[in-house]
Amino acid sequence: MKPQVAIIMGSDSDLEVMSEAAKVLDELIVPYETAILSTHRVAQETADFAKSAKQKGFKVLIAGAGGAAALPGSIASVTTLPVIGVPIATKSLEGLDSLLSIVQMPPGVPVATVGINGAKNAGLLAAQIIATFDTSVAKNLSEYKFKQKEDVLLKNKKLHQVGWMKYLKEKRK
Ligand code: RP5
Repeated sequence: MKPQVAIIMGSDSDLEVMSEAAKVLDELIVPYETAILSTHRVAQETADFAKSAKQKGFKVLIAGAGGAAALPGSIASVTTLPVIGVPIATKSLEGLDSLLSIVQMPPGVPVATVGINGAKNAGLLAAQIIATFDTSVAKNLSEYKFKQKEDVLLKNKKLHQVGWMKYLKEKRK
C-alpha cells in the first residue's frame, strides 16, 4: 500500500522518539514512510521532499526536530498538507527550545504541535486525519480508543478491589 503519512526527523538522534509515531501507525494499520531530512543541513532535499509529498500521495506529514527546530515550519511553508510537529527533548533546554521553535508559527503557516517527545500523539493525530476519509482506519481507531477505555476501567476496578497499597506494590514489581 502507498504510504499515506511521512514521518520526517531532523537527525537519526530523533529516531528513538519518532519511532513511537511509527509504532502507533503500525498498530492502526496506516502505511507510512520514514525519512531523515534537515532544514539546516540538507535544505534543498528537504524542500524537494515537502514540495512533492502531496503529488506522491501523502496525506499527512509528521516532522520531529530538536533545538532550533525549523524542520516542521519549513515543510509547512511549501505544502498544503497538514503538518504535525514533534518537539524533541534536548540536553541543554529539555525541549522547551524545540517546542517554542515549532509552536510559534506565523499566521498563515500552521503546524499542529504536540507535546515534547509527543510522537505517539502525532501518530494518533495523523491516523485521525486519515480516518476522516478511510473507514478501515476509522474502525481501527475506534477499537484502539475502546481498548484504552477498557484498560483504565479495569485498573480502576482493581484499585478498588485490592486498595492502593497492594496496587502500588504490584505495580513496582
Ligand atoms: C536537530 O538537531 C535534530 O532534529 C536533532 O534533534 C538535533 C541534533 O541533531 P544531531 O546533532 O544529533 O544530528 O536538527
